[in-house]
Amino acid sequence: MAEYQNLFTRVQVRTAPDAGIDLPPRDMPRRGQPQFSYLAGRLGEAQIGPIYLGRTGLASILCGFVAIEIIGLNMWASVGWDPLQFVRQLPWLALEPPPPAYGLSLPPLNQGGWWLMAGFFLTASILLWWARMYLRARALGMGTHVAWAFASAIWLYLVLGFIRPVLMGSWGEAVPFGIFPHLDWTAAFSIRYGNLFYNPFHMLSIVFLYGSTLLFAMHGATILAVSRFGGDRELEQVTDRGTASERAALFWRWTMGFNASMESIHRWAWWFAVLCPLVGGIGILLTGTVVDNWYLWGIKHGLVPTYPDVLGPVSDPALTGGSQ
Ligand code: 07D
Ligand code: 07D
Repeated sequence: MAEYQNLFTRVQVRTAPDAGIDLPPRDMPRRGQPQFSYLAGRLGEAQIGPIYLGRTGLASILCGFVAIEIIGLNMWASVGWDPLQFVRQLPWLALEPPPPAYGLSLPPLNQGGWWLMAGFFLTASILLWWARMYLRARALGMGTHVAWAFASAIWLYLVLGFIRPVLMGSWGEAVPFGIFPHLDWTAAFSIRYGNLFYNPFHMLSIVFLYGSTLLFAMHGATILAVSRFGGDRELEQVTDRGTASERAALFWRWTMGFNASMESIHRWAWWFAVLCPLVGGIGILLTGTVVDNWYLWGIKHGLVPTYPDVLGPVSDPALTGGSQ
């Protein structure tokens, strides 16, 4: 007997490629001959292309290319143009922002000027990609929810690399480009401002980060679990509630007393995802501008735990001349 299993797509439909609806007259044409891919069909839709590039898409890719080029060439120069070392050391290489002494002025190219230029093109690229998402959604008569969710991530990115450095009066406050260097920056930032764990907006951001994965797992699992009753046709289940959504709702009402509806679960997911970088950006914006040390702030507001003094005073090993 065939077993019903749906963790990966098993049935793939092959038909005439679908070009989609007609575009408004001022839009550019779509590009590429549509093709079918078996592997793509296992993971999602089997049809690949045509793609809509458009003006904003093209401009975004060009700006992104310039940014990556500036970052990559600077990294390559930093290992004396040795291609092997470039590949070997890539995760550790960096393009750093200007030193604090330059404030918000224009620094020489090799003193952070390249960083400023790369940041400009990367930001232009990201903003143009946002415009592309917004415009494509409008062209399809859709809501613009995806664009606004992306805007929330862009908010955190702008706070980290632009808004907060401007408020602090120095580009040197911003994040460097580089895989491990940006992690070093993150750790150093937390230490410099007295441990980010005591920043309530960091806490909230973590709530929404963890909450997003939990909601995503619960929703994905629930829909797969009722797809044998047509549950994966979610919109039909919203407008004409069938046994799939009844069972899904009952499952959660039985197991935790409350259930989201077929429609509201997507609002839950959207808000959790959007709130993660949104509140995170608020937390970063307050750091150094309003609060200089989150640990001391935590002591002041009764957040930092106090421990009973059971072991007596501890002497600082740094002051005792080493371990004796
Ligand atoms: C899975 C969607 C696909 C996206 C991917 C990322 C680049 C960068 C550039 C070599 C979930 C593509 C990567 C385009 C290449 C150069 C110069 C999204 C998915 C696969 N981080 N971060 C990573 C960025 C910040 C932190 C990885 C970007 C803050 C920690 C990747 C930004 C802070 C850890 C990356 C940004 C921070 C990472 C995987 C921008 C605080 C990790 C990302 C523009 C929020 C993890 C080695 C991922 C890691 C990681 C990219 C900002 C902290 C390189 C583009 C400054 C603690 N970050 N990050 O999968 O493994 O995201 O690092 O703001 O542990 Mg980061
Ligand atoms: C970065 C938004 C920008 C991304 C954009 C996309 C491209 C193109 C291209 C694939 C992620 C750009 C796209 C360029 C890609 C292709 C082709 C979103 C970004 C626009 N923290 N921490 C957070 C935890 C500690 C620190 C948030 C946990 C320590 C700093 C998150 C722990 C120290 C910052 C979070 C922990 C520290 C954060 C990020 C645990 C380090 C931030 C949310 C368990 C020692 C950021 C308020 C997010 C923030 C942030 C989680 C620990 C430092 C919830 C779980 C104590 C400096 N931390 N953290 O969505 O908002 O990021 O803080 O220890 O800036 Mg943290």
